[in-house]
Amino acid sequence: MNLELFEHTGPAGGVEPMGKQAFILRGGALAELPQLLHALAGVEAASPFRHMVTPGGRPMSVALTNCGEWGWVSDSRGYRYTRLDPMTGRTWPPMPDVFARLAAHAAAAAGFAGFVPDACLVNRYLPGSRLTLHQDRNEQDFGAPIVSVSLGIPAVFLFGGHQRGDRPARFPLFHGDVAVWGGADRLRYHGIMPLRDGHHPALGAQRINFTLRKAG
Ligand code: MD3
Ligand code: FE
Repeated sequence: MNLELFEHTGPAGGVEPMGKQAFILRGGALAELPQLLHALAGVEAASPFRHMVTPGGRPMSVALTNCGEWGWVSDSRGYRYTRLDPMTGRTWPPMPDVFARLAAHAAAAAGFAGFVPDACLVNRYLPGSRLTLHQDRNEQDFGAPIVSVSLGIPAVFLFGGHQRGDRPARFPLFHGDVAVWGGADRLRYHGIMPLRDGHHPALGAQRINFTLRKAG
C-alpha cells in the first residue's frame, strides 16, 4: 500500500461530531479534488488572493478571495458582503457548480437539507498565518449552515463557545476534510492556530480553506 497517499490526510469517510450540529466529514472532498482545484484556479485568476485590512487597520495574515453572488470583505469601515470585488471593480467570479454541489451534499449529510449557498469565501494560509477567535455573523440568515473545505497543510481548528472567553476545543483539519455547522453551533466562536511549516504534495506550502455560505 502506498502510504504517501494517506500521510497528509485523516482517516477518510468518518463523521466526527464537534458539537450538536457541527461535524467534520473526514476526507469528504477527496473524491472531487481535481474538479475543486481546477475551479479554484479559475476563481483565483479572476479575483486574486489579497490581504484585506481589519477595521482596526491591520492587514490580515490570511489572504482571501471570493466567488458567488456575494463576497466577504474587510476594510477600515468594517466587515460586510459585497456584490463587487473592490480590487477588480467587477462581480466576484461565479460559484463553481462543483462547490455548490459538494456543499449541498455535505449539508444534507449533516441534517441541513436544501442548502443553496450564494457566497464562498476562500482563505489562503501560509506558514504562520492564523485566524483569531471570531463569530461568523455578517450573513443575513443564521438558520442556514456553513460548509467548509480544507485543502493542503493540516491546521488546528479552535472551536469555542458562545462567549469569546470560552476555552476552545481543538480539532485537526486535514486535506480533503469537510466541516458543516449550523443551528445551535452556528454562532460559536472559532479560529485557526498559526499554520505550521509544511509541504503538501498537491498544494505546496499552504493551506486553502473555502467556506460556502448563504449570505444574502
Ligand atoms: C465555525 N475559516 O472564514 S472554517 C472563516 O479554516 C473561518 O479558514 C476557518 O472561520 C478556516 O470565517 C474555519 C471551519 C469551521 C468549522 C466548523 C465551525 C468553522 C466553524 C463550527 C462552528 C463555527
Ligand atoms: Fe469563521
